[in-house]
Amino acid sequence: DEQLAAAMPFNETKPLEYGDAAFTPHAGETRTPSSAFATASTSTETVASPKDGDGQPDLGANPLDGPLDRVRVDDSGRELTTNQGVKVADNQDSLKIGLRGPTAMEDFILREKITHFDHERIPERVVHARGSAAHGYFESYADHRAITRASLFGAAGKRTPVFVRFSTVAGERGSADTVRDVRGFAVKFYTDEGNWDLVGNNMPVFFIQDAMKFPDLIHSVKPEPHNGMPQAASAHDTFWDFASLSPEITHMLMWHTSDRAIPRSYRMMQGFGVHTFRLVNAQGASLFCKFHWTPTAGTHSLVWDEAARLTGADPDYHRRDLWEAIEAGQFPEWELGVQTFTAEQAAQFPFDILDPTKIVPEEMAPVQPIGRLVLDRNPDNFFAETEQVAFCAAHVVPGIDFSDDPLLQGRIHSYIDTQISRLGGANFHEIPINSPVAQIHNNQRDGMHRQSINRGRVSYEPNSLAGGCPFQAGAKGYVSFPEPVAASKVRGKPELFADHYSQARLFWKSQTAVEQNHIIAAFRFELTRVQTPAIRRRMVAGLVNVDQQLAAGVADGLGMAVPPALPLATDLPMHDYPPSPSLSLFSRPGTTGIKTLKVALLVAPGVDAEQARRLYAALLDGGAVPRLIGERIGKLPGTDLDVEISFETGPSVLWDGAIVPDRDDAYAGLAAADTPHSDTPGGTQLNRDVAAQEFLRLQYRHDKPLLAIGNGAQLLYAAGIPQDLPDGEPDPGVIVAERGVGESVLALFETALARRRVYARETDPPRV
Ligand code: HDE
Repeated sequence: DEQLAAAMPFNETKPLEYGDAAFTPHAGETRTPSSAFATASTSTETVASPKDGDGQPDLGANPLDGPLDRVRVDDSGRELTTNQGVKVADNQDSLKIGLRGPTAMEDFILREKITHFDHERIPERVVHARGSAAHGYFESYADHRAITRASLFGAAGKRTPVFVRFSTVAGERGSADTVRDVRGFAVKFYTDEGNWDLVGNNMPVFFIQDAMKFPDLIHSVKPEPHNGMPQAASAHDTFWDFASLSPEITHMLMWHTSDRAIPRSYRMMQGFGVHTFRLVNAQGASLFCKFHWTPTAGTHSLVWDEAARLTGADPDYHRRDLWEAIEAGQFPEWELGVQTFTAEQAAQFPFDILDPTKIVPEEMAPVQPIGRLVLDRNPDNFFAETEQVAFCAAHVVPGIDFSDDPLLQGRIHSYIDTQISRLGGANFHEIPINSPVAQIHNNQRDGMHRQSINRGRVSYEPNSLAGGCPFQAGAKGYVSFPEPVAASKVRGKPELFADHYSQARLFWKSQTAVEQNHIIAAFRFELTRVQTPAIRRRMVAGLVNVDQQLAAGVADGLGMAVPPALPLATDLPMHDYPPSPSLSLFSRPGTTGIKTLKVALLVAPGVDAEQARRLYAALLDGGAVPRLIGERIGKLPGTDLDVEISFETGPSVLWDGAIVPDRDDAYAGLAAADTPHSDTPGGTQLNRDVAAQEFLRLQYRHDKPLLAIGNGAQLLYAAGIPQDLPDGEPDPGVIVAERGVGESVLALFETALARRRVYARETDPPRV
């Protein structure tokens, strides 16, 4: 067991974060241990903050550790105090007049404690309330100064610290992770020229084309206002009412009903900047650009039945997954790519690049990799960091500029504005997680909860009394791209925005048959929940414009005839795009194989313990996360194995694959385990355990690989798992191995696990 424990993945930077070790300097710092905390008066001198110096971190060093260390608090070995630093003698009892008497008004200790508690909550984010975040770094692959002067891209190997928050959109702060929804993918780069927030999503298009519609969209998808239902779900009348009346939403709905909306992990989804942005170089030359994050773990999703069950089995499924991967030292990684194009190229595209419901197909502008993002440290405190982090689409640095996308333009306003009510004032940039590594010098003053103690009598510019400081940076500062604009002030949209269906069709055509089936099933689910038949009809009428087969599939699922197509909003012909294979989730299997995937070893009295142990060690060795799961935790009678998780607490949906090891014939009491469903002698006592059978059936139904060795196969038979696919071919993910073949079969299982799912198994309704 010690050997196994030693082989367990472990984040080696962890010891630096807690206890005494937290007082030792992080890489790149020179402060003496404990000085920053023990003697406040010396802290500014002795903490080598990257806010001083050249701001260039050593490769691998995270300069954010410095500024955040100032405010990290570690209570190890300390006495309890009030917020005024007064030591507290008794934290159990309030101050009373006599043991059975009234509480004294003067009990300032009780009053301070309760008052603070009363105000512990802040408003949740109006959208994206549910989220999880981590620290890490961005590393530029090369000197990209030819295309942008943004300093983070200025040299090969240059690292910039980041804080990244993933989120769902519609659900409240405590809602489940695995609901059908868009995922936020917000990256705060603490660059040496100021903070840049790339506040993106895991889908490259959006529901609407103009900021004016955002409150309507969100009001329609949020719980209905009269009864506050449903939580974190688009499957209700108001959302589909809005959708069916807003044909611009159609392309996004294709993504929303695809498996992109139920990712297996935050680590296994793409991210997109969505809007067209501008890159500007030092000479002032500009290219338009789209940002893409591509995970090294590949793009992988849940299946809907699994996602729905996960909301009960583990509402923190994605949060836990991210946290555990980082704790285990399996750092999630993405590559940043850009599609760049000139204004002249953009003018030739069959869509408008300012329309956020359109992608630039990769065939029209390839995605060029420019750097990588690694998340290697979990936050110390959820509230202080993940909850208080304030992303803002307006936070850009020199070299990154906006386009006139009317959705983006509205976002430039919204994010700062919302923080003022969420974080309680205009000084939220001073909250440590938000404050830049670059220094702040300006004449903004005062406001609620001001932290900086600005010195001197001057808080205006121009001034002579402070020698003109702080002074304008001129060309070194942020210079907006001088795009010439001459036009009339109007409310309206360019004509090309009205092509609502060409790219929805492109998406549909680019999906595999499996993905298309899932889209149809998702529309069926969502619209079956809708109570108003007219909304269903209108929605399907819109889908007719995307594809006949899609509309027919959805109509069939709803027990209705295909209605006539919704009229088009423009006389422009639809553009006929060739399919774009990169739009399929299957086009990115990833390079991390079985690493971090969870494998359940089903054990019971009578299991071949030695075999279970060897399988466990081999999986661990390959970077997977094996666990022994059985009816009850604790020692397995007749073995020295400890069952780690029970079927009750670790249900099937939590595992990427399952193994039933062989039995140990020498174990007394096996006869009772023989299955009534088979003529051959049975496996372990698991055969009679309905929970174990249910476990395997769900693994099967969710397309996950199964390995059964020797008599372990009896459990498979008892559960009624077919070994052939619906088309009669053998199922590559149901591996039944003869007794005695040894663990060589594990390689077969690992291959199937690395491929994740056997979608070819699926039938609707399911066979098992
Ligand atoms: Fe947001 N959005 N959004 N959004 N958004 C917010 O800001 C808003 C849009 C996105 O992890 C809010 O701090 C408007 C597109 C993410 O903290 C708010 C419009 C994209 C996050 C806001 C949009 C996003 C937010 C709520 C249309 C993808 C979570 C709390 C004009 C490119 C960031 C907050 C985090 C959060 C407004 C559209 C992504 C209210 C008005 C398009 C990832 O300011």
